[in-house]
Amino acid sequence: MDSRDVFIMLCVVLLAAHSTLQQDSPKKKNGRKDAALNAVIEEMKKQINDIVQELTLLKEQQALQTVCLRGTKIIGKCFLADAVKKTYHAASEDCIAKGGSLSTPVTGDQNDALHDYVRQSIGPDEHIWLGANDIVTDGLWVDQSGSSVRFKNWETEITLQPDGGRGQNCAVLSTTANGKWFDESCRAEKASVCEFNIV
Ligand SMILES: [Ca+2]
Repeated sequence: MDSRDVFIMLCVVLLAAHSTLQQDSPKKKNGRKDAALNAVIEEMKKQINDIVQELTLLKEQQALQTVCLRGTKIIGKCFLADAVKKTYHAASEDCIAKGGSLSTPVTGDQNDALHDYVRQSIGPDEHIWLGANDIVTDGLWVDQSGSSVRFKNWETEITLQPDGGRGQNCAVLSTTANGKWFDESCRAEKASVCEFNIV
């Protein structure tokens, strides 16, 4: 036999084998087995996904607990101070990287709590960045989500804040001025506090 004959014979054998396999009745049994196996695999995949989701949630909760233990907890959120002085944008990005955002008190009580915490954790003579700026439209102060800031605590008795116009577009809380707010150049370097929402 030459190689051409061998090739033809191989083709015939393969065709015969293929048709035998197709006619074979155990094929149906195998089909049922495959379906059952696929169902088991799908169920296992679902369970693994559920476990991964639960684990992610637990990790997030644990991270939040660590933040709350290291920082301080008020109703609905935890604060964590960072004494390292940096620009507004660097401070904001660092908070986001930790899963939070620059602290933005929305009530007088929250402002007082933040003020007390900054005095205790960073010092009695400090300014910290707040999550509020008027970068886009001068005079229109927005929070980290871009919403208009409703609660404001500007210092208005001595210096009538905010008074920096286009040159000062980021807000700080001052511990020397009893927790009052001032506008400041966003490129200035200040300490900061990140806040983390407790769900
Ligand atoms: Ca401004």
